[in-house]
Amino acid sequence: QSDTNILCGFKTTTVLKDSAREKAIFLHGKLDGQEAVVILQKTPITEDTVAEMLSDGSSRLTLEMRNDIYSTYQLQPPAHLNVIKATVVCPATAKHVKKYQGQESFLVEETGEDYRSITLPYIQGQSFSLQWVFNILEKIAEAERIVYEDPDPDVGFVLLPDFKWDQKQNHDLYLIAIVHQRGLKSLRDLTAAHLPLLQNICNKGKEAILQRYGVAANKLRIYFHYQPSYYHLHVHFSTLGSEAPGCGVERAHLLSDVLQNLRSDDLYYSRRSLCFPLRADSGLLAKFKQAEQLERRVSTETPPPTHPHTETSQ
Ligand code: M7G
Repeated sequence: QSDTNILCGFKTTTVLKDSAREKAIFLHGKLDGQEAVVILQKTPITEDTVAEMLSDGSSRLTLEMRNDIYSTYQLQPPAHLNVIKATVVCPATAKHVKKYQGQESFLVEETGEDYRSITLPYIQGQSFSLQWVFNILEKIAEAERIVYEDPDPDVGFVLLPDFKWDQKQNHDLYLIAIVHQRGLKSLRDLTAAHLPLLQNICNKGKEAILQRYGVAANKLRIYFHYQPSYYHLHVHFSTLGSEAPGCGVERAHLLSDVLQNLRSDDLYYSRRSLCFPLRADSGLLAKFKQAEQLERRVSTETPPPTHPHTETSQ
């Protein structure tokens, strides 16, 4: 089926999330018999389109109300200025459906040991496919969107627009740098040995964004997600003003902090406790709860250690 009419075969089964603030709706349904997630989002209004939008005869204006000095209208802009970004995931797994569902989340504190005994086995069996990442690294998909590439197998990476960004305006700029090295899953795998890689992404990523978009390094939020959705190491570059999902304190780790932490302690990210939010229906949250219950049971079954003084006295 051609891309021009792919969405006419979409039948909605549920609305996963509906956000007036984001001006977006997240839908789950069937696309030609396959499970699909479709996200529809109104794109931001950019300054360069305003003059045309307001010019005589270009848009249709309908008065809604007028009161004293106040009035509201419905403005119907011409079709080319009235664009909705549609993101399609098809075939979507049950995990994709969950990812886009509006849900309560809970904070988990993961020790280095928890990572090895709970998180790692879970993500090894349960994470999203990385096919889209490999397609980018191998130029099978999105090759024409690459903004910068350092092809070095150790410190190299590909920088390209995140698919959440429509690239129409720089104030919500959002790119990702994907490392060429395979097998680095997340922050937890980083040691001082990766400092040259991280420093390279930091320097060359900033430079490429300045060259291409004219956005200076001091306007950029450069960070990792922990937990990420996709366990192939990548760095997010977004503008300070943008409210990219997941850029909040509980999930974002600034690249500059990561560099400093690794310089002062080689094993910082394998030893330290890291906090992150998990959604109520997350399988990983269930594993943490199980482990917590087990620990509580073990600690109530084991008699408390006898105090050395009570043993030796009398
Ligand atoms: P993450 O922290 O692993 O997951 O970041 P998150 O989606 O929970 O934040 C992965 C980033 O890659 C996100 O910012 C996604 O928007 C972006 N992304 C995901 N996919 C499937 C694609 C894709 O196919 N192409 C591009 N360019 N970006 C993607």
